[in-house]
Amino acid sequence: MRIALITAVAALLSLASGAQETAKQQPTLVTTTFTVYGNCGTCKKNIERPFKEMRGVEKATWDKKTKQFTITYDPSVLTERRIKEIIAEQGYDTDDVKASDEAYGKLPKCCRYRDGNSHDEH
Ligand SMILES: [Cu+2]
Repeated sequence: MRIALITAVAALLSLASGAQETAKQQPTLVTTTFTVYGNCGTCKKNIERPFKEMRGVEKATWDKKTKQFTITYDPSVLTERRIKEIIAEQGYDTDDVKASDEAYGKLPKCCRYRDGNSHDEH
């Protein structure tokens, strides 16, 4: 009887610690999509680059045709706001966070999406 009880407690304890380990290994990831304004393949590289090796980011891609940026990330490490600020620091606008004129001014000519001459001519 006593041994059975101890076994049951031990089993419960190992279950609990097992669950904790799983939570540690696999954070709950969030995928979000929003518009980032840009033109070309260089924009794609610029927009995606800061997220390539970033902690808490599993995947980040920008589609130059649809202008949609999709990112899968760990919300305990990053917020959507912070992601948009990082993109703005590269010179790219989102609907709620705009790049500074200084950051925008550093973009090559082909990437000047605000000038309206844009699109896939290169
Ligand atoms: Cu570009």
